[in-house]
Amino acid sequence: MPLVRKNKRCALCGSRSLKEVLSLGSLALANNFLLKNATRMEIKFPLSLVFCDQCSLVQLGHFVDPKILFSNYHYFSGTSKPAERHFKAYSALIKRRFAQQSRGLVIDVGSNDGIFLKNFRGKAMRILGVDPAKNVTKYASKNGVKTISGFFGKKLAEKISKAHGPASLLTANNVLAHTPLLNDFIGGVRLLLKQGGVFVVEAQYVGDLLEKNEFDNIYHEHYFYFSLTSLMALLARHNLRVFDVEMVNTQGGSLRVYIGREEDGRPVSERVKRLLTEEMTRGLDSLKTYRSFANQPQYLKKWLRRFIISLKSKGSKIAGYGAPAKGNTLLQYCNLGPMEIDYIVDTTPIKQGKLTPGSHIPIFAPGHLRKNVPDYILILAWNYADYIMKKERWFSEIGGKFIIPNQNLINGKFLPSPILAIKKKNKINTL
Ligand code: JHZ
Repeated sequence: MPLVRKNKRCALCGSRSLKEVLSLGSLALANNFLLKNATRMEIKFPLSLVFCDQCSLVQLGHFVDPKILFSNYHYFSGTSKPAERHFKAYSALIKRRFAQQSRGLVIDVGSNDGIFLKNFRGKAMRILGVDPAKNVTKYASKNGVKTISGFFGKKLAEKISKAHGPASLLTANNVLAHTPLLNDFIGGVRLLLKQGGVFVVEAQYVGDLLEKNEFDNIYHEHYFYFSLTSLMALLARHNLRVFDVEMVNTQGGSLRVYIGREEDGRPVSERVKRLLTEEMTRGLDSLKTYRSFANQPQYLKKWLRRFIISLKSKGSKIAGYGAPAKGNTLLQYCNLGPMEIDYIVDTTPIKQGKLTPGSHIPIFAPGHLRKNVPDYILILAWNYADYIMKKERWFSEIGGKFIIPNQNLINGKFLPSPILAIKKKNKINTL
C-alpha cells in the first residue's frame, strides 16, 4: 500500500458511490508524538469523511497505510485507570453470560497491552492476544498475556486456527474501525470462530459522534464510523448474525455487539430491532444527516479558539490534561499550539518528554501540574473528565477551572457564549 491512498470504493460493499460529508483539512497523525529535538517537518495527511450511499458506512476519504499507523504505537490502554475498570467489568459480564465459551480458547484481536484479556487468565482458560504494535505486544507478553504480533485477517486467522484451534470466544474492542481491509478482517473472524462460539465487538458509535459533536474522534487511525445498520451489513456478508447489542459509554459512546455464526440460529433480541428502527428514525442511513453535521466542528473551533485566546490575553496559564489521539485532532483543527496551551500532562510514559503531533505542545508527567500550576485545565481526554476532575480536586479547591471542550453543546445546540463546563449532576454551570 502507498503511504496514503484516496478511498475510491466503499471498503464494505465495494460501491463507488462515496459522497464527501466533512473535511477537517490536513493533519499530522494523531499518535505520532515527536521527540523534542526532532525536525518539525511532519507529514500531514488529508482527513475527511465520506458516506457510502449503498451500505451507509461512514469512512475516511483517504486511507493511510496501517503499517505507518500501528507498527510502533504510543497508545497503551492500561495508562487510563477508568479503562482498566471498564474492561474488568466487561470481562466479568462476558464470563457470566457466556460461561461455556469463556472456558474455551479466548482470543482478543487488537489486544493492546492485554487490558481486557488479562481478566481471563486463570485455571482452564486459554487466552491469546493479537495486535500489530510490536512495542505493545512485547509489553503484553512480558506481563503474562501471550500476544501474537501481526495484522489480523484471513491469513493470520488460518495460522492461528492451525496452531491453537478455533476460538469459542473472540473479541475485538476498539479495533474494527482500525482495519482498512474490513472484509478480510471479518472473513478471518468467520474462519476462526468455533461453531456455537461468540464474537463480541466494541466500537465507537457514529450516532454519539453526531449527537455530541465528537468530531475529534475522527483521525487517520479510525478508517470507519459504525452504526448498527452498517455493522450488520458487514457481518451479514460473512454469514455472521448480530443477536444482541448494548450501548456503553466508553470513548464518548460505543456499541457493544454480540455476534454468532448465522447457522447457530440464535434468536435476535428486541434491543437489536429497536436500535435499527431508531437509527432509521435518526437518519443514520442518510447522506443528509451527515451533511447537516458538517458545520458543527467549525462552530466548536470558533467557540474554543475565541475563549482560549481571550483567557491568554488576560495572561492566564492553560494546561491540557491528557494527550489522547482525539486531543491531537482537536488541537490541530482548532489551531491551538504552545502559544495557547502552555503544556500538557499525560500518564503514558512513552508520551512524556515528547511534543504533540502537529501542534507541538510539550508533554509532561502529571506531577508537573503541581509544580507549574495553571489557571485553567483544558481536558483533552474529555471521556474521562469526571474521573480527572475528581482526581485533581485540589485544583478546583485553589480556584482553578476546568474546560471541557465539547460540552458547550446542550441538547444539540451550541450556547451563544463561552462557558466553563463544570458538570455537576448534568447541570452545566456557566461563567
Ligand atoms: P483515550 C485511543 O484513543 C486510540 P485516545 C485508539 N485509536 C482508539 O480507538 C481509542 O483509544 C479507543 C491519558 N490519561 O483513552 C492517557 C491521563 O493522562 O481517551 C491517554 O494518553 N490521565 C486505539 O488516545 C489519554 O489520556 C488520566 O487520568 O483518544 C486517554 O486516551 C487518564 C484517565 C488518562 O484514547
